Amino acid sequence: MNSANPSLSSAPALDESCINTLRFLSIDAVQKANSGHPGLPMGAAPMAYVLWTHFLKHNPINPGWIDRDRFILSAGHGSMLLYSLLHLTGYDVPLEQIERFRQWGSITPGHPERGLTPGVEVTTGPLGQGFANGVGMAIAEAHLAARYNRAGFDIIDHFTYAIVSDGDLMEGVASESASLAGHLKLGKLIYLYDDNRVTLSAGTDITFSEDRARRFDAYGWHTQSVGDGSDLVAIEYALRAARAETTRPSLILVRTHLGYGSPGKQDTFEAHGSPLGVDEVRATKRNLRWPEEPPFFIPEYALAHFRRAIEQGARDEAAWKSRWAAYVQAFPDLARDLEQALRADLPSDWDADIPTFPADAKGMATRVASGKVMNAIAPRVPALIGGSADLDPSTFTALAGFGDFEPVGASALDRQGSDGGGWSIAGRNLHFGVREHAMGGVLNGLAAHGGTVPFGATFLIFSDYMRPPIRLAALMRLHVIYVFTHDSIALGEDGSTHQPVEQLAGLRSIPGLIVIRPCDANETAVAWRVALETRERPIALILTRQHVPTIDRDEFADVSGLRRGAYVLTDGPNAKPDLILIATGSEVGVVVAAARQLLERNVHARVVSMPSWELFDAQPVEYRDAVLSPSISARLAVEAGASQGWHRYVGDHGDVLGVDRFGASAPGDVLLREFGFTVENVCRRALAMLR
Ligand SMILES: Cc1ncc(C[n+]2csc(CCOP(=O)(O)OP(=O)(O)O)c2C)c(N)n1
Repeated sequence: MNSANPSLSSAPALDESCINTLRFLSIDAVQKANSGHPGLPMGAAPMAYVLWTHFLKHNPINPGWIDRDRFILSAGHGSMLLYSLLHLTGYDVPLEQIERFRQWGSITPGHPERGLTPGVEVTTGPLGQGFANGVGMAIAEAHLAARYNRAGFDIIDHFTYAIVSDGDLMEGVASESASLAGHLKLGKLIYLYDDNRVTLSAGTDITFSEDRARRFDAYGWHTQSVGDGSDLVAIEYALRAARAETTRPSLILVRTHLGYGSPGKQDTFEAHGSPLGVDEVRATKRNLRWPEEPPFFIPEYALAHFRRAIEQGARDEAAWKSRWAAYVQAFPDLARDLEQALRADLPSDWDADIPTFPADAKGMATRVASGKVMNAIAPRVPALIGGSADLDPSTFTALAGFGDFEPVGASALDRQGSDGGGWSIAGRNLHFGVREHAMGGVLNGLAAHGGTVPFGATFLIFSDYMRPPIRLAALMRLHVIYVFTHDSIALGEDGSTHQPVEQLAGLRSIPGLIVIRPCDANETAVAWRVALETRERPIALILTRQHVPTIDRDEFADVSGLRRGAYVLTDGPNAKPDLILIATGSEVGVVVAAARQLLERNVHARVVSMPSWELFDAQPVEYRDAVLSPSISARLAVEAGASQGWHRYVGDHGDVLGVDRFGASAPGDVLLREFGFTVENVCRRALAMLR
């Protein structure tokens, strides 16, 4: 608890006034915008007030201070509550921005967006995601503390708080994340549950009847109930107890009332998603003894009370800075590593051990090459941490010898599945369990926290299970690396349920996400370089289960062409090709062989390896035209996935050999043959185009 703040019970009138300031700033903004959600801010204002004025460690003048407590409004639709808190405590969110809530060009969008509004930690709105992000932040805090803190030097030492709603707790991703957080004993994760028993369209009694406290008890959380959401002292004591609990995450169930104080709308879903209406706003102000005019009224003493956060924050950060200065003296190497990680800089020579793979007709699966590259990078990039959703043996994403992330006291656990290097929260291998959706949300939390470059792996087909957080990673411009293996029908016998078809097209449709499907071991190595060097964007690496030949770079173009998204692998002996064969990933080897056969018939094909549309689209037009020459209209794209989108590269006269139906259960080579991914069929389609 911030020592500078008076006890809650000592100034009840001030407390009430501050809470009503939060409420009415929020509902006035919703009313003026004529859209938004007034209900949550009104009911949750007391708990938010207690947390923000008496517990939250933050510096409004420096929202980026690394050791601040993190706060997430997981129920992002209640955004006005957060904007009110940010404005009142002194962040650079001026009142005119509150008045421009939800308007074009404002920094107060309908749902909070990271990067747009100072003090907004993560973008929330899709319910449940913020819940998962908090788990990621708490993992980041625990992990960095374990690796970098030393006795007497608590450099990383903060809490992660969130306000979560009924909707958050109903979403499946919250269940996955809560299960993981309980297992990992994330004692510094504290969620306030706004238990108002109303959602968008109804009361929760028709949809949500499990005992929430017992549910979270069963996950291994510490739970407490506050029966009256206006009881500030009870909230304060619950927060104190939650902070004192070090081995379990905490859920504080606070019984609140949606639209608190509104005579006509409290406890009804009508208080949820639309403005109260001018008359009801007036009636609510009257009911809570608040001046009806002017709107956006902020009593001076309330503002002064909230603004104490600036002074307190400056003191807290100054104390941390002197700790940091002493730490730099005492542990210069650790300090350098941590600083580099926090700045998201790569150490010099970080890539010195990345192997070059010799040409090899049999080659290796790109998932295997990826595993080798990751393990060459890991010793030199301490920030690289991550894992898979229970698929390590298949995704080859274990960082061998770098420890398994498990809480202290887990020593009696069954130890199979270890990646070596010991079990502790300093371990860099995260075991997500079979929880893809939580993994996606946790990766976002890790990246948003700072200090790590997180990766997560699963089969490409199951990227569908984590699509919502992938989209949010792109929206937030987070540096998250996805390793998606088993990337086509060629995975074989597992059959159509496991064979991705439309996933590549789906991922490519997400703005800002870089998708790279390397064709061989060396392209995989360059893809990892791009993945590490790219900051502020998520990257998906799409890798094969099956072997692919390692291309002879003496005969074909240099692999650095991957950086440009697409490049000419060969024009054959003729500078004026008759057609262009474009392929990605495992299909590049097929078109290379096809080009050879075509040459025997005196047909000259250019072969373009096109591992990444996004990287290619970012190239200047001169480069793009040099690869896909406008004068060559006969173009065949070959990719074992949905053909959707390829026509923009092959044009009206081109053709696409893709997969526009579901796969089947059979050996991979049989499937590739049956689906037409053979040298003969590529030649046939190419020649047909020329006719
Ligand atoms: C994944 C997702 N589904 C649906 C919605 C639309 N939505 C916004 S708020 C809400 C219900 C909110 O109920 P609750 O979480 O209890 O919030 P409160 O009513 O307390 O404001 C819904 C369904 C959403 N934002 N996210």
